[in-house]
Formats: sequence, C-alpha cells, structure tokens
Amino acid sequence: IFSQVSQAPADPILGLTDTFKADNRAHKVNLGVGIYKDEAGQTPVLKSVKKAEAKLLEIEKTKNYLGIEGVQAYNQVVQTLLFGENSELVKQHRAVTAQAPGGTGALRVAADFLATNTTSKTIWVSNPTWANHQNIFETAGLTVKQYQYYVAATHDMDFDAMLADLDQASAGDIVLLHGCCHNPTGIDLNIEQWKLVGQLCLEKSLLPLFDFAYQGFGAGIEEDAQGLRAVAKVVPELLIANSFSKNFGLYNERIGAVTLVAEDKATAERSFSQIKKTIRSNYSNPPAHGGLIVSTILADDMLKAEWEAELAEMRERIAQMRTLFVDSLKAEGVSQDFSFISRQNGMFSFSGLNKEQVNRLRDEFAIYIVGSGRISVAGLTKDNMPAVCKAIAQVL
Ligand code: PLP
Ligand code: TYF
Repeated sequence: IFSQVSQAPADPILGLTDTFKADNRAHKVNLGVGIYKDEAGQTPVLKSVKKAEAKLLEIEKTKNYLGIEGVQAYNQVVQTLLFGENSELVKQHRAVTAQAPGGTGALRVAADFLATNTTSKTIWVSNPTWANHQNIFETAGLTVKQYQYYVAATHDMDFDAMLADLDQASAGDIVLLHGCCHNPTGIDLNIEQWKLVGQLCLEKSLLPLFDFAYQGFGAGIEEDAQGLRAVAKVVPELLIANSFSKNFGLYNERIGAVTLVAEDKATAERSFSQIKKTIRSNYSNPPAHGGLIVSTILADDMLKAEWEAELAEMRERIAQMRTLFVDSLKAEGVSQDFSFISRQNGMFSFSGLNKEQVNRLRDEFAIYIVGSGRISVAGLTKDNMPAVCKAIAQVL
C-alpha cells in the first residue's frame, strides 16, 4: 500500500531551513523563515515568558485535560487583544474563542468549521499570500481563488484591483485578510481602505477571515488591530485566526486561537458548539502550556508591561534594520531605489529580487531568502548586514 505513496514537495519556506541547516559554510545567513532574531542573531525566550513559566511551575497542580476550547482565561484575554478593552461586541457576547495549536491550527479549525457547517465553500486570498494558506484551505475542502494585491513594478499594492476582484465574489464567499504585516509583502491597507473592505463585505455578504499572526510587529498592539476592529464594526459576522508564535516568541509551543463573531449571542453559541466538534475530531483539546503562559502574562500588570516592552524592542529593532538595509545597499553602490523597504511593515520585505538572483545569493554567498524574493528583515543584524548588502549588490 505504502509503495504507491508519492513524494510530497517540500514546504517552500520550512524546506529552505532544512537546506540551510545542511550548509557547511560558516558565514551562512538565514533570511528565509519568519523567526525573530535579536542583535546577536539569537531567538531567546522572552523574559516575561520565563517569569510566567517559573510561576506556572510553582502553582501547577495537575496535567488534567483542558476543556475542548482550552484555557478559559486565555480565551478572554485573546478577545481583549483583538477587540480592545471596551468592545461592544464582546459585551454583547457576540464573540466566542477557542484556543488552537498555533495560527495554523486556528486557520484549519476555521476552514473545517466553514466547510462542514456553512454554504461558504470558496475562499479568496491575496496574490501573493503566505505559502501555507492554499494548502490549509484546499485540504479542508474549500476552493481557493485569488484577489490582486501586490504590483511588482511599483513595489506597492493596487487597492482598486483588489476591490475589483472581490467585487466578482459571490454572496457567502470567504475573504482571507492579513490583519497586519502582510506576509509576504509587508504592505498593509490603511484605515480608509479597511473601512471600504468592510463595506464591500457587508454589501456583498462576504465573510472576512482575518489571519492575525503579527499583532504588535507593525505599529503597536492596539494600532495593528485597527483594521480588524474597523471591519468588525461594519460586518455582522467574521472569523479571526490569531497566533502568538511571533509576538510572544512561543513558536514551538503552538499557541493561537480561533474566534468567531456572530450577529447575536445565540448564533455565536450554536456556532461554537460546531467549532468544538471540529476540534474534537482533530485533536480533542489543545495543549495547555502556551495558553497558560499567555494568560498568566496578560493577567499580571507587571508581566504584561514587561511583555509589551519586549515586543516594542523586537518591533523597533526590525524597523532599524529596514532603515539600515536601505542605507547599506546605497553605500554598497546599489543604484536601484530600495526605499520601499523602509515603508513596509512587520517581519518581511518583498525585495523584488528574482529567482535567479535568489539562487545566486544562496549558491555563491550562503544567503538564504525565499524564492519569491521575500527577505525576513527580522533575521538581519548589524553584523550580517554588510555581507548581505555586498552580496545583493553583486547579484543585481
Ligand atoms: N499566518 C501567517 C500569515 C503566518 O506568517 C504564519 C507564520 O507562522 C502563520 C499564519 C502560522 O502561525 P503559527 O506558526 O502560529 O502556526
Ligand atoms: O512565513 C513564515 O516564514 C512564517 C513561518 O509552513 C512559517 O510564517 C513558514 C512556513 C510554514 C509555517 C510557518
């Protein structure tokens, strides 16, 4: 039976990390996968996380199963992060949240829930989008269509083209939106554009599904939620799949959440029963540790302030690297305008480097970036910057 199984292609991003690990060159630089690195090139555990873990180690009395929906307190703090302190829709009990294993798990639960329980069978994703989106949604049985987003020539988005494509969507179709720090382009909608997207979803009865994996990596925790909150104000129903892999540095704890907002409390509760059924058939209930860490930090004013400061430090270091990157390329004699890099948000930059240039960077200089030309700016440091910019100047 197994002899007939064919070889699956490697993940375009995670597969690159495997190739990187096998590379023996000492000066190699990994700017592929989106993992935050500090100035020393490390991804240490946040201090706030270490303190929460120490606290948990002391007070933890059981490893008993969590409920299907996960840590209760966690689900409440997730809603506060998403919708803010005084959210009307939270007060009206229109939102229900289940802990999920990472943003990926949250997206898959949302997709399974939709495919099984609703007439929504088509999902529109931006062109380009995170490589795993199509894989997740198609595996769940949804049809994936693309809306225009990025224009290579201008290194910017084409909002009119995005709206024109979404205007072709049918009532009940799902629209995947990156809440902030669009992966891979780093280009986000402004608040006026978010309102127009909300309006379009309302008028055409489209269902927004927010992928929110980088809250706090753009302009700030509250600032980065403005698009989501603007859309949630307009539409009666939406879904959010959020992740704490990046903003809490909890990558391997697999911690995220799926949140459903319905028109009223009764519909939210009924829908939640089906979300729980989806979870039960996939992994029964989530692992506890990540949810306990996040809820412990956010319930403690001191730890919360420490986390916010650590998140700000990550955000500001990436912003500094953007500026330094643009300046260093210029200093290496690159004549093309790369100033767009300093206008992009979050971990990634769509460099405009082509496949051949990406291959040369890897083969000749041991610098790894994704084939699309996406650079993880979060992997740049003052130490590796000169070598990276020299190499880019060579391949251009
Ligand atoms: N969505 C986007 C846009 C991402 O970049 C990522 C990255 O990991 C995820 C979802 C998945 O998050 P997680 O690693 O928590 O599964
Ligand atoms: O885009 C990235 O680099 C991150 C990490 O299948 C990632 O989102 C990449 C691929 C993948 C899972 C996570």
